[in-house]
Amino acid sequence: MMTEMIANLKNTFQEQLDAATTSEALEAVRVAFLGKKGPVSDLMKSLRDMSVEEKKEAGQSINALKNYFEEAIAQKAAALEKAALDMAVRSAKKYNPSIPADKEVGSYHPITLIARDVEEIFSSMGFTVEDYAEIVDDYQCFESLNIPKHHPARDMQDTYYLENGQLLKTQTSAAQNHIMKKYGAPLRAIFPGRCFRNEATDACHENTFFQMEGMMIDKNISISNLIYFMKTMLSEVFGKKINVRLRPGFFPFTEPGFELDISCLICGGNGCPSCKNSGWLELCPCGMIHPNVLKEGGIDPEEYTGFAFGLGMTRLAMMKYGIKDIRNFNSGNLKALSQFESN
Ligand code: FA5
Repeated sequence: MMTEMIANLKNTFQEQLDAATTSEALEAVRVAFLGKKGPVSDLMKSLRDMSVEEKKEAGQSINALKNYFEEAIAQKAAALEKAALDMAVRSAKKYNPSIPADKEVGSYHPITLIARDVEEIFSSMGFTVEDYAEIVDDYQCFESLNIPKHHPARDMQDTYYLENGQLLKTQTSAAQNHIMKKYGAPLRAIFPGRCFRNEATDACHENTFFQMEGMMIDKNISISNLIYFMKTMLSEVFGKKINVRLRPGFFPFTEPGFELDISCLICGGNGCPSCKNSGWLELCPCGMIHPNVLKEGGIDPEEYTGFAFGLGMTRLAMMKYGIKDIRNFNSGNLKALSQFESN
């Protein structure tokens, strides 16, 4: 009696299972056969009226039926899922890398453009372009630059230290020692890089900005060489004569050191937030490389002299492209950034 009932149930179940072609229909079959009001539940309830002997045999058959339903439903669910996935793949648009993009052409970031300009200018004057790490150690960023531990000059560059004792470089000067050791003298090199300082940001200060460092070391290099290269670079970048002023500046790694400011091109020198209302923008600190720094780089300061500069490249880009707020560079604002050349 029970055997016959189970065989019939299996037949009906199979018919309904075959007819279920969606996950919703399959769920309805599950509820119909395994739910509280379904046949499995009814059969379970019928055990109450059976003798112990009958109960044992019938219980096993009912459990086997329940497992049979559950397994069949799980298999069908997996099959439906696979079919849905196959359908989605078949109907999805095929990726074809040879089709040209329609509207979004993309564009270079203004920092990339200005870096290329400056690199081209200095390359044409015999400078090599060097690459350097963003994570450096204390020796590279400070000690090799004549800035021992606890030197007050460190306070000017609020530094992000990493847990392992390394730091995010605060200045491209961090590569000076490495490059001196790599090439020795004479050398001419520029090295662009991203710098990090824990700054309160405003229209002309960012916590992440770019500098372009340069060094020239040879016999008889003097301040007049420095001024010549700085002026040539600026007039090439801007395509016109630029007003500059040189003030004394202190850097432990230069002797003497200077601040080279350019007249603010955003306000024409009248004063605006981009130049902190001074009419001048501090753009390129520079100086003659300190003998201690040459010595630390393995170069004899009795034989060689050299100059170094640390151009504020993000600020240079502000001036060149008339960008009033430095925060636009890192904003990811495509409206602002996509205005630049796309070649
Ligand atoms: C330096 O970093 C020196 N290493 C530069 C140098 C190199 C001097 C070689 C002498 C010889 P300073 O901290 O002034 O100096 O930064 C250099 C330039 O980076 C600044 O003139 C400015 O244009 C830019 N700069 C500095 N801090 C920021 C900032 N928070 N946001 C944007 N630009 C900055």
